[in-house]
Amino acid sequence: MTRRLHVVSDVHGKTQALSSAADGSDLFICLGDLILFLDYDDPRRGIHAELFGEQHTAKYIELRTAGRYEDARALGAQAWAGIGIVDPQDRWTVMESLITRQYQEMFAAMPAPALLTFGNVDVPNLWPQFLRPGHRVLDGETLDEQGTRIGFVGGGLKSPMRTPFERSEEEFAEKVAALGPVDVLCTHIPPAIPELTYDTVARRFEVGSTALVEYIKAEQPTYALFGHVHQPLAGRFRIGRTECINVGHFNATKRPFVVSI
Ligand SMILES: [Mn+2]
Repeated sequence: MTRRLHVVSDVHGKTQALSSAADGSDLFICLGDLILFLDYDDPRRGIHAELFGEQHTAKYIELRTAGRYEDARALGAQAWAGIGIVDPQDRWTVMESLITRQYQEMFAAMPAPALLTFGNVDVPNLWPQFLRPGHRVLDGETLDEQGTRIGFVGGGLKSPMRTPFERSEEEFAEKVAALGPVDVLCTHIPPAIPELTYDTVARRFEVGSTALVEYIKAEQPTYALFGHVHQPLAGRFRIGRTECINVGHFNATKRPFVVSI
C-alpha cells in the first residue's frame, strides 16, 4: 500500500503553517530547525531582533552575509553589553528563556503523530518537556513503517556559523553507521555534494556530510531527504539510484514536501 508522506524542514518559527502541514498525509516528518534566531529576509523577526531591535539585527545580518563572522560576533558582544549582560552564562539564561518560549509555540503547533529529528538550529535538551503524545524523536535510528525502513540523523556539522547543535564529523558518521540499510534516509543536512550545499542567495557553501555521501553510495536508499540549505543551487541530485531531495525551506514556502512511499 502506498502512503502519502509529508516532510518539512527549517520551520524557523512558521507556527501557523506548521499546524496544518500534515493535513491529508499518512505520515508526517519534521527535519528540524524549529527556532528562529535570525531571519535573513526580515530583521524584525527572531530572537536577535527581540533582544537587540531591528537596526542592530539588520547590521548583524549584513556582516554574517558578508562572511565577516568575527565582526558579527564583536557586534553581538557589544549589543549584549548594551543591555547589561556580559557573562556568557547570563547570556545563555536569557537565550534559553526566549528559545523555550518559541519551542512552547512550535510544539503546540506541531502535528501529531510526527517523526522528528533535530536541526543545527535546535537545542535538543529542551525538547523532551514539549513533546506531546505521538511525537517521536529519532537520531541515529531506523524504524520500520509498514515495511518501509526510514532512518534519521539529526544536527549539523561544525561550521563558522557556530549554530547551537553542531557535531564533529566522527560523531555524525557514527550516527549514520548505526542506521543499517534504509529505504528513506532523513537528515537535516545534505550529503556533501556542491550542487546541494551551495546557497545561491547567501552565496556560500553550507556544510554537507561526506559520511552521508558514502552511506548513500553503499546502501542506495530510494530517497535521501534533507533541508538545511535554504536556497540551494540544486533541489535534487541523483547518486546512483538514490534520489537526493531538499524538502524545501518551510519558513519561506509554508508547504510540506510530499512523496508517496
Ligand atoms: Mn535552517
